[in-house]
Amino acid sequence: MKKICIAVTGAAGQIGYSLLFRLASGEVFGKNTDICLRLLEVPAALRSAEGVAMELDDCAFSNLDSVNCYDDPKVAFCDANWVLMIGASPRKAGMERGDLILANGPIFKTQGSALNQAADDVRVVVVGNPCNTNALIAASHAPEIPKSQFSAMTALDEGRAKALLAKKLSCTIKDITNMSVWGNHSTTMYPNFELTKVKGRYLSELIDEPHWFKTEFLSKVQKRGAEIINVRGKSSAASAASACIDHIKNLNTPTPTGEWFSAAVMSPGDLYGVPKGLMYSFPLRTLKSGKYEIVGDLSLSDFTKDKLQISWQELEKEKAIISDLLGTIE
Ligand code: NAX
Repeated sequence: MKKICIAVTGAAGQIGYSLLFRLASGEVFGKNTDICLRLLEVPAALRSAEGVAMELDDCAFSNLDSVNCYDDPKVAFCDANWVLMIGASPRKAGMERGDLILANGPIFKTQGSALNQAADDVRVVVVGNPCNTNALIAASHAPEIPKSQFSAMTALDEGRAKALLAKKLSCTIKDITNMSVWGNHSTTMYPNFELTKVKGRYLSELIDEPHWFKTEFLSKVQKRGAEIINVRGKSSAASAASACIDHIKNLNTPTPTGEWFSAAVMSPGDLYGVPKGLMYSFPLRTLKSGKYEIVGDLSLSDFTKDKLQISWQELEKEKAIISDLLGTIE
């Protein structure tokens, strides 16, 4: 029996509460893998995390080897194979995006340094917002871990784009392939409808409404998080946890031929005009070797190229705001 250790930060939060039970169920890593869960919280929320651990015990999951709670990232991350960085402060009323970046950045500096205790093969997934820039901060403080082992989550944005298209076309999610979300997990993200197919046919062959894609579709996907808060009264949680499960499966399983998935990874600097040293969401595919590659040979329209640029320019601004928090990026 294989054993893997997964550390989850912000474990007592709403995403943690949806995510942990699915990780423990064996759904992600299979029935031949035992799971050790490490729940990291701030001291004030540690008791709540202990309550979640009690519920995990009570589920009697056959693959759950152990659950432990910590408030010290160095201990929680020690020898971890996956670190899911969800814990971060939410944006408060009146807070600008720049304020949120400065408020949460130090968390990822401290926890990034603690990642040096993790297993050599650790995969680090950042969900806590602003996730692209937080992932950059964390990676810059973990010089012993290859940058390719860091990613930030844009799978929820991809899911939102697919769900909207499925409704528009009265088709199923399974019919939709080759959706990709590019850039920052923010309102500048770009769900690239131009390369998306439904039952193997490009969307442009199926919907003769270029204006709808360029306006309503983009805006709805980009603002879906705010729409959920408006209707539900709280930010997306179960859907974010589900997207995190998809993100891990996507990185852990060879991608079907011809398909891709979206995640933010370190830009190599020589693809699609995106500068080096930004965590940028691209279409990726996981190879049989277990490594991923950025799909690098796509032909993009000028409209798409402009959208990509708007998003990387935003990421450059975020990087400038947190420059004092950065360690080594190269
Ligand atoms: P909650 O406020 O419910 O939970 C956050 C938890 O993190 C809390 O329990 C808090 O005590 C803990 N925490 C804060 N600082 C910590 C630290 N230094 N170490 C360990 N734990 C710490 O938020 P939740 O709804 O779970 O969302 C978590 C993060 O995900 C937020 O930053 C949110 O903006 C982000 N999201 C990212 C998404 C994405 O697609 N990338 C989508 C969903 C979500 O908005």
